[in-house]
Amino acid sequence: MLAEAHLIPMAPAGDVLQMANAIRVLSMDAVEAANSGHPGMPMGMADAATILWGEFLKFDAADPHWPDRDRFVLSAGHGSMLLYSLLHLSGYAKPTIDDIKRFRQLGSPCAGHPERHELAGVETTTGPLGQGLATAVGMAIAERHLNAHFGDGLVDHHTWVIAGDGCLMEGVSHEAIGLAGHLKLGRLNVLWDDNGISIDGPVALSASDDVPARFRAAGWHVVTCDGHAPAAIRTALAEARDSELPSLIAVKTVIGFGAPTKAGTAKTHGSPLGAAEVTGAKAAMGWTALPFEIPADIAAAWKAVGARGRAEHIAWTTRLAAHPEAAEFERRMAGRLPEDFSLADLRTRMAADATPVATRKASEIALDSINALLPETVGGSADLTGSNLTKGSVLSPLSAADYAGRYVYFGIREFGMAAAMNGLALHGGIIPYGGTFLVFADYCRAAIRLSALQEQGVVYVMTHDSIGLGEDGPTHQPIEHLASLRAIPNLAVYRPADALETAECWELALRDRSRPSILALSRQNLPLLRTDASENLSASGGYRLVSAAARRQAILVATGSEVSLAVATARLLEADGIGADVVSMPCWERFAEQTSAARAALLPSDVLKISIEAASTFGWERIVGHDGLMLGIDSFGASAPAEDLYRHFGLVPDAVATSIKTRLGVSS
Ligand SMILES: Cc1ncc(C[n+]2csc(CCOP(=O)(O)OP(=O)(O)O)c2C)c(N)n1
Ligand SMILES: [Mg+2]
Repeated sequence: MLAEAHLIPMAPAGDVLQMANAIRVLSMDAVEAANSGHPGMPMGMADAATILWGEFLKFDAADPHWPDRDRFVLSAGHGSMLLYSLLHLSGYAKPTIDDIKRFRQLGSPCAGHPERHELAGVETTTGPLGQGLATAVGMAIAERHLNAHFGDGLVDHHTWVIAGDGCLMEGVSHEAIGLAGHLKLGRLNVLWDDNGISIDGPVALSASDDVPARFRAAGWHVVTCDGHAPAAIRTALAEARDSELPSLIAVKTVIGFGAPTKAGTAKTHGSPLGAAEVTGAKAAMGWTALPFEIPADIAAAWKAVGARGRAEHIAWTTRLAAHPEAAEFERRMAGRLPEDFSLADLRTRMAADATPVATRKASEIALDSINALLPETVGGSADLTGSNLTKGSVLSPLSAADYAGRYVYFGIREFGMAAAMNGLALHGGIIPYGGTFLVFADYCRAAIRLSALQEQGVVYVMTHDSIGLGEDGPTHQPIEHLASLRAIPNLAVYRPADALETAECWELALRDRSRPSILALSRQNLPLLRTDASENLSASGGYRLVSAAARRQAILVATGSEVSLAVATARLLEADGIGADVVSMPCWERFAEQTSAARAALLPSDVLKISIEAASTFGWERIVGHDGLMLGIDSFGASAPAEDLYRHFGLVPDAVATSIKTRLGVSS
């Protein structure tokens, strides 16, 4: 039963060179038609890709979602025509030849760079260099982890990556290969398009790294081959596949291979070759078909490639049907929570304990419930486990010695962690969460953006969410982070006010399987503000926590640690006869999704609204209006005990009450 992928018939039905030329021709034609795009990389890597897909990759073009397929990641996303050609030629339902003719045009699934939601078979959206590779590390972790649970019969595949010079120059590649080497992800194989060219010209203009030595130093197996010699490519890929270490295959190629005058130069990187060059290239190949036409014998050979894995797929389906955990496997891979999933008990417990607790600690308590209820969670932290409190008591480490573990020590690799979490989620079968300090969300930002763009329910646990962290000072105190994260589309940013809201926000984040969530959590203890846990009030994004007793003249809107400050301020105002509501607003995005009537009922236009958040006030005018009062911190923080900082920045009840009374024209 083991390693049946190796038994797939290997002999290519067609002529490798002509099959590769089909990729070259489609890529040239599509880029000419669009008058935009990147022909060089697909032309250079066509031979290696043909052998990879034709002889190694385990897949069935008829079912792009087959859970045990090999994952193929085009990290060098600018070479998107390589992937579109492979998908089309091998018989995926999409892209059609008409889609390819409309490469880069509005409405075509053949977007400029490969987008996961456009085409089945695009495993991850790529384009930001380096991230495809780092995402693939997460996919490879997912494969080993699920294999450890469900066994070789259900989970036994490889992850293949094509990365360019750019991917390997990007810093995130260092984090990714370090983690992969450490975890001995032998199922991960990276083909490096070693063409010595990037946009500005020769790579030698800017880099002289010994790339193979760098990978070896990170614990990888390295093999090299001539990227235009089929036998050498075949040998190299077989060696990589069989290695117990992750493998780099340095594929020495000529960018734009086949272009008569421009091959080997940066001119082929990102512009149409031009009619004369295309004609010359086709003539040299002996290619006489019209643009976008593939001769029948070559098309047939490619279709056979797409069907190569069918028998293995059918055998797998039979094994799944007989597997004792078939239903559980299917549930997890579909990303469905268990039908009876609920955190109602946890919420009730949280509401029953009035001991002040930091929301990061409440999150840890929540995680013990969550991790016991959901076997699909895989947690981790970028070396801040004891601060983020992400581990809890249920999970054991996921390591090279035990892939069944559910806690990843990601090391000080925030970006690599975030990208790997995307890979864990994209692979399927896993709900990833990972922690760092909120201030270092910036280090993860490019991957958070791709979580959101790819609609992946990754959960980011970001603690130490304000000046409330105290003495570590302004380098560690987030100021603009909440505002800048709220600016990312399809990302829910939660800042719970107490233990109960923390449980509520966790529940919402877990139910939201098609958008990522950020949980911004406090270092410092916070009082419990609500005792009725019957309804998840955070679900509406904002709700009235306290209603004015005296005639309402102010509505205080706060998040996280400042909600208790707002409650204390409201008490002072009421003592002076000024009625004040307090609104807790743990999630702007959810609030924005409420009806305008619901929003207006909470925040009517004829009452002064005051925002209180120990962070940049940027954007709060959306909530409190331009005539509202925004209390926050529009400078960097400072190094001092938290209480001193809150007073220094005027975020204490008496100072806030004074500001409000001044605005209302009431003398203190
Ligand atoms: C993070 C990031 N920075 C910059 C770019 C713009 N860009 C796209 S391709 C490229 C050069 C990549 O060189 P290489 O990987 O060697 O690709 P080749 O020219 O060999 O196709 C650059 C700078 C990008 N896509 N992503
Ligand atoms: Mg290059």
